[in-house]
Amino acid sequence: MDIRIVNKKGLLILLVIAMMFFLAACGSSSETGGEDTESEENNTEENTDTDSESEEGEQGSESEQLVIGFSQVGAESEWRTANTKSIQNAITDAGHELKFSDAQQKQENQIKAIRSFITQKVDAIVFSPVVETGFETVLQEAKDADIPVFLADRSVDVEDDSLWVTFLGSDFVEEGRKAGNWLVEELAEEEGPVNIVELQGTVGSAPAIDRKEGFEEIINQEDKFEIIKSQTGDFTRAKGKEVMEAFLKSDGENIDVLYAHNDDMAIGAIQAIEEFGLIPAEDITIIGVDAVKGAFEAMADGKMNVTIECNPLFGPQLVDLIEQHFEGESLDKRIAVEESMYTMDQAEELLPTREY
Ligand code: GZL
Repeated sequence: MDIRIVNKKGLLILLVIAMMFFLAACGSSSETGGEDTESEENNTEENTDTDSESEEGEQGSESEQLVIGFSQVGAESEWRTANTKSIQNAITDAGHELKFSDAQQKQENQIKAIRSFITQKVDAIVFSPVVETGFETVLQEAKDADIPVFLADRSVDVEDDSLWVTFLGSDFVEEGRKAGNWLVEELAEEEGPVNIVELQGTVGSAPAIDRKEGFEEIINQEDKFEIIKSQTGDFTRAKGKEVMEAFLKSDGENIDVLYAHNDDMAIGAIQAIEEFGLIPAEDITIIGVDAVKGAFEAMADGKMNVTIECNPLFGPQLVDLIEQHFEGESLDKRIAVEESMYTMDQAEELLPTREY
């Protein structure tokens, strides 16, 4: 056999074998690639599918699962801390995803947070506005993005009330009335004049505006009551102490009553009163709002007369309302939180039962 032919044939056979290996290798690599790709795609798809299944599955099982953005005022008081915890726990305990922002009592931070929630396409926004005005634009942006907003604790002053679904919070005007009525009854035998100094909450905030309104509605019915000084303590202990020091410096012996829009400012003021050399709850009657543990401790120590309850523990009620909304139920625009009032003589017994 001609070697050349053998060679040629041999070469041909080698070529054919090489081609077969090559094709086999290509086929398997494309499969691999394909497989990989496919599998990658599949994985991705699967993952996606899985994800989507799991998401669907999850979505199915978690179809109720919502991504909720929560823009909170700050951490300025015992009340706020308890309220934050109540809402955060209620959202996560219900299996929803929480995105949280603490605005440190700054409106611009709340506006930024709401815009960020919109960008992240959350399902719902929970919002406690630090002040009543200046949120119209960003709430319109949330509405345009079809994201429902639930007002928690404080309300907003906007023309279009379709910018929010419902407002769950205390009736601050009623809290002010309760404080005024307690004082009228407590000092019914006093001839007067009864000089009152007032520590207001954050300027422009719903609780500060409404607690002042409700208190004045009651005390203005009797000429003997007069608010001789009124200034914001921004709901904090430190600022409450600082402003009370100024009040004492200018009117010390002339002050009969302190009305503080929250217990934290009252507790700060108690320190100022003691440092000034007067006896809190005796020389100066002390009224607070919130009914936080610190107030019960001050009343049990005989240093505070009364606290009007403002209940922060409405997280579970709020999440129920959000879920009802997503189940298609229509909600009242205004839902008030139930609350009471507690005096010095009740403090010792009730202190161990207080949850915030
Ligand atoms: C009232 C809440 C107020 C509390 C303060 O619902 O907005 O803000 O009374 C808190 O303690 O700072």
